Amino acid sequence: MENTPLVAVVMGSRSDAELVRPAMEVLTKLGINYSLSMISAHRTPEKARQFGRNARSQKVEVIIAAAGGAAHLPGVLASWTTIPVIGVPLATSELNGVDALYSIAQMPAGIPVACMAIGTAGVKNAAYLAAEILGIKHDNIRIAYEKYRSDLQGDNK
Ligand code: RP5
Repeated sequence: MENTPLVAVVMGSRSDAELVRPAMEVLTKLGINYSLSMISAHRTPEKARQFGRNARSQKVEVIIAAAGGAAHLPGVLASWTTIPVIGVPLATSELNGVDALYSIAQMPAGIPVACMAIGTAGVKNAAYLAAEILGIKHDNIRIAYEKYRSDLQGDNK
């Protein structure tokens, strides 16, 4: 396992912590080191700016950003960096995550965010997609992820 966190997991609020946990469990299983931060695009915009601008110098290679409601966190981070940002819409509002899904998916041209599904599958897929991206460069991660995918086929026999 690399010592430097390759993935930065960012959540919009402390109240998101339990929903985000499955992503970190997947990253751990695949041997991917990560950091965890809490940043609100709306309540702590300066922190969001600094985080996005500094991510590359911190050796982060993928950002996973999870938020609910008017979920601007992934897009705001993407606006401050060219590191890939994977957005995860959380069902934390009265609109059950549809608001977050639209907020994350409907990015303007030029500032992409990879938008996952609402719910646990989306949270886990954020980590698996991060593994696919990192696997291009890191053989240990590619091998761990390929083993996971191979084991899935065994489960379906
Ligand atoms: C979003 O608003 C957060 O990501 C969270 O899902 C939701 C509610 O946040 P709190 O009001 O509980 O801090 O920004």
